[in-house]
Amino acid sequence: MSFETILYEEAEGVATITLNRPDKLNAVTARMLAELKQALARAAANSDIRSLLLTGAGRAFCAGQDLSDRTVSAGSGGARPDLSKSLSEGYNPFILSLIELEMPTICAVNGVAAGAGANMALACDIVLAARSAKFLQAFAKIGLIPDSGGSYFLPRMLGLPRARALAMLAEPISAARAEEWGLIWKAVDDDTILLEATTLARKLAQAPTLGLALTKKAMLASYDNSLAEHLALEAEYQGQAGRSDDYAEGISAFMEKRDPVFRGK
Ligand code: LHQ
Repeated sequence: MSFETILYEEAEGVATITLNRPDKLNAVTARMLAELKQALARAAANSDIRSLLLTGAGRAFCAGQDLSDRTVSAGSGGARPDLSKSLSEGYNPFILSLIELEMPTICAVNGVAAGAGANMALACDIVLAARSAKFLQAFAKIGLIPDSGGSYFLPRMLGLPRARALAMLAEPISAARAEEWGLIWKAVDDDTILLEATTLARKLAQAPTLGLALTKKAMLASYDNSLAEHLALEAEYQGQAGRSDDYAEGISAFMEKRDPVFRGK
C-alpha cells in the first residue's frame, strides 16, 4: 500500500509516522486508519526499528474523525450511520496495535489534538506537546462519547473528576495544563518539539527494547490484575528480561564501567 494520508520514514532505528492532511487539520479518514495500521505493521516487521514517533503535518496534530466523511456523518433527516462499525473496524484495531507495539512509542503533539486525535496521542507511551497545542475531548459537542480508548484511559490517568469534566464539558486544555495533570510527559517549545521528540525517539531506539516492551505490557495489565496476579506477572516478565542479551550486556557494561550497547533482544 502506498501512503496518501500519512508520511512514513525509517531512520536511525526510528519509524516516524506523520499524519499528512494539513489542510483538514489531519482529520482521520478510513483510508488514514488503514494506512496507519499498515505503517505500524511495517515498523513491527523491521527488527532495525526500535522506536516509533507519531506527529502531524502543519498547524494541527489531528482534529479527530473527518466529520465531512458521509459514512460517519449524520445530518438532520438523513440516514443514521453505524459508528460502531467505524470504531470496531477502523479505530479500535489501530489503537490496539499502537498500544501493543513492542517498542516505545513517542507522540509529538505539534498542535491541536481533538476527539479521536487526542486519544490517539494519549495512547502513545511518551507524549510531548507543543506549548501552543491544546487537547480537546470534542465528542460531547457532537453528541458522542470519548472513543479510541478515551473513556478507558482518561479516568485512569486523571481520576474520575477531571476525566468526567473534560469529557462532558468538551473544553480544551493547554499543553501546560495537560502536563500539570499528568496527562502527558511534558510541554515543550513549539519550535523545538520535533527536534526534542526525534532526539528522544533515537535515544529510545538504543534502549533495551525487549525490556521496554515488557514494561509497557506489564503496566497496562496492572489495570486489571490483583496485586498477587501482578506480582506473578512481574516475575514472569522479569524472567524473560533476565534471559535477554540486553540484560547480560547491561550487567557487563556496569561491571566494566562503560556505556552499554543494547541490541534490543
Ligand atoms: C475538519 C475537522 C474535522 C473535518 C477541522 N473534520 N474537517 C469516531 C467514529 C466515527 C465517527 C465520529 O467520530 C469518531 C471520533 C471523533 O474523533 S469525534 C470528534 C471529531 N472531531 C471534532 O469534533 C473536532 C472538530 N474540529 C474542531 O473542533 C476544530 O476544528 C478544532 C478545535 C480542532 C480546531 O479549531 P480551529 O483551529 O479554529 O480550526 P477550524 O475549526 O477553523 O478548522 C480548520 C479547517 O479544518 C476547517 O475547514 P475550512 O475549510 O473551513 O478551512 C474545518 O472545517 C476543518 N476541520 N476539524 N474533524
